[in-house]
Amino acid sequence: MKKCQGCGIEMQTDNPEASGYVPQKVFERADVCQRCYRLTHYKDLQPSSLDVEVYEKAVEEAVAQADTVFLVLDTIDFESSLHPAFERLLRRKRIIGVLTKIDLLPAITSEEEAIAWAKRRVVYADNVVAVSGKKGWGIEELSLLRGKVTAVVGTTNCGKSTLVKRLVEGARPTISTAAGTTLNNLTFEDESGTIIDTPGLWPKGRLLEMLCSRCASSLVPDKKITSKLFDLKQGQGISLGGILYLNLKSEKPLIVIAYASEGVEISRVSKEKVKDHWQNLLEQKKRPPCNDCQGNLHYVTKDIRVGNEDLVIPGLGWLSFRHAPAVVEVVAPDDLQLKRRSPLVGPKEKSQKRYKTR
Ligand SMILES: Nc1nc2c(ncn2[C@@H]2O[C@H](COP(=O)(O)OP(=O)(O)OP(=O)(O)O)[C@@H](O)[C@H]2O)c(=O)[nH]1
Ligand SMILES: [Mg+2]
Ligand SMILES: [Zn+2]
Ligand SMILES: [Zn+2]
Repeated sequence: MKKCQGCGIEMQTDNPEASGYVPQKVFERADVCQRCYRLTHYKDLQPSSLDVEVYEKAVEEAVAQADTVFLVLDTIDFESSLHPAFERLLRRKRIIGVLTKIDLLPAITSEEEAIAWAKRRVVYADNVVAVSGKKGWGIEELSLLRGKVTAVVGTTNCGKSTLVKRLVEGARPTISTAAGTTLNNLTFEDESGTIIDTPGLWPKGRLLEMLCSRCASSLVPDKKITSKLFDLKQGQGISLGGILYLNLKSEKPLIVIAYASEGVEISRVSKEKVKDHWQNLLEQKKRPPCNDCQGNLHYVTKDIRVGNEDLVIPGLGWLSFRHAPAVVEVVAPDDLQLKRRSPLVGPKEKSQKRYKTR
């Protein structure tokens, strides 16, 4: 059996449609499957999804071998990172929460604050550290926390393979904006021990899984998250891409701060104009969603009560409120699971020291 060194799947020459395919003529010399090759060289986002149970089983196997688990948590899509299966899968292990993609965090929040916030959320972790796999920040500190055998686990796209590549010299797991890149466990050895990269578990209710691969990729942020502040009066609203619309129903004015990746168009729009606005975005091809995705999304309107908290739109960003409580009307895809949490980027106390600059 020959394993793809990019995604961990068994390589095969029979079925071009199935995972692990490589043409017969290159089988002997190929290190990676055709999908990995295309992902790496052409950013060709071929989706590949095996059964959810297959991924969970792989994670279970990796964890069983490990004495330490790096539970990778995406700073920007934290709620999606907390897959309910992890509490069961990681029982009785030494767990290091790895808050990654810290380079994308709005500069107003320090790493220390983000770590403290994450610790309160992942109480079963023995420790939490902040890193950036992309920039290489915090990797030395993380290396010191490795066990003899370390399993790197997390949900799809949270940045596991990027970290593994940083941790083990010479490791070349496939990294891409497509969710579900790693398909099976990949084991790497160096003088410090063993590291196992694992496939991501699929989060429920996240936007990425509801969109075509190009739209989904356009949402994976590669620059700092941008924020926009809106002072809404009753009846006024804002739109985030062609995905979510929020309108203030209650009387008292509300401040809304919208956080999302740079590619997401955020603007003040009245309720009467939102349909036209979304149609314009479609025509100008301002993704997401594209025409196909738009057709697949089923939008519903709900009234919700918000407090001085974050309303998370998994896979898109989050909204933060001041002068709440308030009642807002939200139009969004039915399957999108909006979540509430304590604010990640909180209002600052005057007495606080200057924040660490990054
Ligand atoms: N800005 C930034 N982007 C990151 C960081 N780590 C990963 N990414 C990006 O996030 C995307 C997913 O990274 P991967 O390392 O492939 O994620 P994964 O967890 O292995 O994903 P699966 O194999 O699909 O489960 C890629 O576009 C990476 O470039 C980081 O620290 N900062
Ligand atoms: Mg991966
Ligand atoms: Zn592969
Ligand atoms: Zn699309």
